Amino acid sequence: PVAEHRLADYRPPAFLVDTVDLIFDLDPKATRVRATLALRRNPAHGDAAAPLVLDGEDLTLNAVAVDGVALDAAAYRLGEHGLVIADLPDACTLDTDVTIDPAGNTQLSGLYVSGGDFFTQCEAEGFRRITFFPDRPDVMARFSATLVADEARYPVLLSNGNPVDRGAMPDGQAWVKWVDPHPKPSYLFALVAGMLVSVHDEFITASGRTVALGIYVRQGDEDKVDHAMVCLKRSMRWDEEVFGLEYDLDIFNIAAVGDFNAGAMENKGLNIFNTALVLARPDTATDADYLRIDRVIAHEYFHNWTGDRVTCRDWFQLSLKEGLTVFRDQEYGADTTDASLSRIEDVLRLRGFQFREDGGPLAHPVRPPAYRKIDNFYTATVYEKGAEVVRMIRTIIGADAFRRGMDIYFATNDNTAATIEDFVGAMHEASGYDFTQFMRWYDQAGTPAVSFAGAYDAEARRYTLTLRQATAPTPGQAEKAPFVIPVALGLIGPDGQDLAGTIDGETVAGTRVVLLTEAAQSFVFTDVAAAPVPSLFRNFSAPIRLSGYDRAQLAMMAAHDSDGFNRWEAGHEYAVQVLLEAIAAHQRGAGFTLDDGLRDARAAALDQAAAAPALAARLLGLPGASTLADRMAVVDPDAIHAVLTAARRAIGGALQARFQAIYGQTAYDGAFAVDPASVGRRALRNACLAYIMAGDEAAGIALAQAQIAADTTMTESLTALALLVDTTSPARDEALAAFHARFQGDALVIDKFFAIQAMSSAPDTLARIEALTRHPDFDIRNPNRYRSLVLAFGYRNALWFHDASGAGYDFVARMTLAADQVNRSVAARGMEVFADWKRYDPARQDKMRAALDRIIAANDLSPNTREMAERVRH
Ligand code: B3K
Ligand code: ZN
Repeated sequence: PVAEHRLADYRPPAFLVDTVDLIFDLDPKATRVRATLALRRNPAHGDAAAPLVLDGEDLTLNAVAVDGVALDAAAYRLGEHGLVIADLPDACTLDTDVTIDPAGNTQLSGLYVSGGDFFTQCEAEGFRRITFFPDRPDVMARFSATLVADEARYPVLLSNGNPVDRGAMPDGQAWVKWVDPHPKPSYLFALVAGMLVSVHDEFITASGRTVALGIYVRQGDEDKVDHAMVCLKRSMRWDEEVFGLEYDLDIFNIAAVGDFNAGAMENKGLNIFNTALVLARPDTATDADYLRIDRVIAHEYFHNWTGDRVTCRDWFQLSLKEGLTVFRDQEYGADTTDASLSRIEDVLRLRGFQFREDGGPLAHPVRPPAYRKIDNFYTATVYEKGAEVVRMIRTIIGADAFRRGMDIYFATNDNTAATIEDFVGAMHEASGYDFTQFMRWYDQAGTPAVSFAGAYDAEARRYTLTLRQATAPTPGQAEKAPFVIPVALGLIGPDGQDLAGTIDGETVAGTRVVLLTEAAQSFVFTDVAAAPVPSLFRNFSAPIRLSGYDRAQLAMMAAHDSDGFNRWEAGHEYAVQVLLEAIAAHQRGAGFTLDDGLRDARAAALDQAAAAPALAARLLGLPGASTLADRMAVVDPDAIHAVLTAARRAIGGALQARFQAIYGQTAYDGAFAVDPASVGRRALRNACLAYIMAGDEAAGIALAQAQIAADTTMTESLTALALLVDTTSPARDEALAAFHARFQGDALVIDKFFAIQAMSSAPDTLARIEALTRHPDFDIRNPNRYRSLVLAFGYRNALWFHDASGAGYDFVARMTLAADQVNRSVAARGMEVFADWKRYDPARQDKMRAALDRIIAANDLSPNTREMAERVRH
């Protein structure tokens, strides 16, 4: 069993490392790594006789020396987890010499080979797979790295910081020495070596320094990096303008790799990206891909300050960098695109992943108190809920104080490994606000349920709003104390306009913020001219579940709310309520009748098609299957699918002529751009096509085929293909074959080929995904490909994953066990798809439990997958 790490057990390291000098003799099968560490005892540790403990995993030790004197085997203890050396002086130099096998490293953690080139991934605990080191983020050292490799095969040699020297050797080898002037933890170390091509640009910082920018990709991909470069420069400027943060090195490089466990990695001065989050060309990437690339480029760049300059003391503080950096990339997205739409997408993501996590067996606080494998805690809670917590801090203390707090945070913690208390302390210093109760957001799991009741006294012109909060128990936390919940609210009058009201002596007509701190609390507004509808949690001011609106209130808010987010939210909630009723009716055997309001709201969205196409597209959509599942006491995936299909068909039928008209008006105009107008136009066109197909399959198939044949952008081709893949028409296989032939060799597009089939609702989906595991392009060792097939199916195909036969569960269980043999961190994450198993009917529960038990019973299961499976099974 793997030991649990506990936050409460934190102890400063026994030794600090001032400098580390690395020499890599790069060879795919046997890379030699020589490391020289300048060590110093850490007085803060408290035990002046403590041994030196170095982490190490899958390393072959060749030699170890202290102050130049080789140690014999009796002088150290070498175990499965590292190297322990006792009786060291207070300061010394340690030399180690190890050999590693990058080509055999299928875990993709540490140094590994992808496409014949070398890449690293060290967060969280990968550096220990490169050399012996105190591999913990509170050991910050200055690094140098000398890379030696065959010059013909590895012409590009990159690491963190600046190249300071280079040379050639007689045997065809060449070397480059990189020095990073900034002290950093080992998880931010990076190395890239290979036959890569690069695209260069430059950025002039606010203070006038020139930064050389480079993006390194495989040959043939150099025409897919323009977008990433634009995003990078925009991010650099934004961080200067909004947070006053300038880039701090003369070089900023990005390298793209096709085999990568995560999305991207913020290594100092050398970000490494999954190709899926860098490469984009109109014919190969969708608008959603373009948007995602923008956000992730920004996210990794922003980590340079929130993560690299100020890092985390320990991994329990992960949200200190991740929650804050997600908040920053969300703000960037809001500032550089449409603020309301951007917020809507972010909230849908939070609800889709984080609320689901927070309501099940994997629920954990933003700052988890314990973990077995930290890789399992790169979660929606640490990231997305962590961002909401930062957002609430800003909402409570105001934007100006928040910005001052950020300045204080950097001034106080620069070049250190900090804690969440350090961050909140800076916000306290900037605002005077007492965050004692607020800290529960970091330490209590679960999504608060908030309800409300309003009472208007016409004679006294007084409106009393009563809010209640309650949070259900989560694993290990039976009792929850009340949270501090910032409620951004407005009062909407009978004419749809915001009404003025006075509270605490302050009269406000628009949006104001009140703090709900008790389990139940009343807020009394005076001088209120008429009975209002309270518009609560504007712009989603807290990560809570709100209930209590009736249909009439929702319809009124959807039409009139001055807050763009809440206008959408009200229409969305209206649709959820209507569809849940239809699901209940379906379960009773009744037929589907289209609700007038649901139809009229879609018609109203079409009225906005010309003026606001992106918003219209968003408003045309229906709540997804997972949103509906989330609201049911016992999830019925068949009924959800039946009702969503019936609703789409009914709306598609009722408004067919309008959908066809707008479809015709939004045709490709010969120019491709990712500006909001073009993206909106394509989103609207695709939404129309889906309804045309739902209402009139023959017409839809013909249009989808024509849309593919027009071969305009991936956004248009892929949507059309996905719609065909949902049918059993012969057009499906024809289109799939043509798509595969057209994009053969473009791995990212072939990923899409797998994913759309994995997400299909067609009746033969289970048989077809089994067949896809035998497709020549399927490779379980490639995380993108694995995610495209197995996780796209588990996460995004509720209908067939939850097939009553249990075949979907069996498929994911088998694939997980196979994946666990090669890449434990990717396999482990797949367990999330079983997390809500107790929310289904007894027959499905039995089958999911059996699948989990089968995984847990595997003898050679990795600790990563075991931790996840056991937590889910509990
Ligand atoms: N910090 C990395 C995540 C690394 C994942 C390690 N299992 C990317 C990011 O959040 O920016
Ligand atoms: Zn991050």
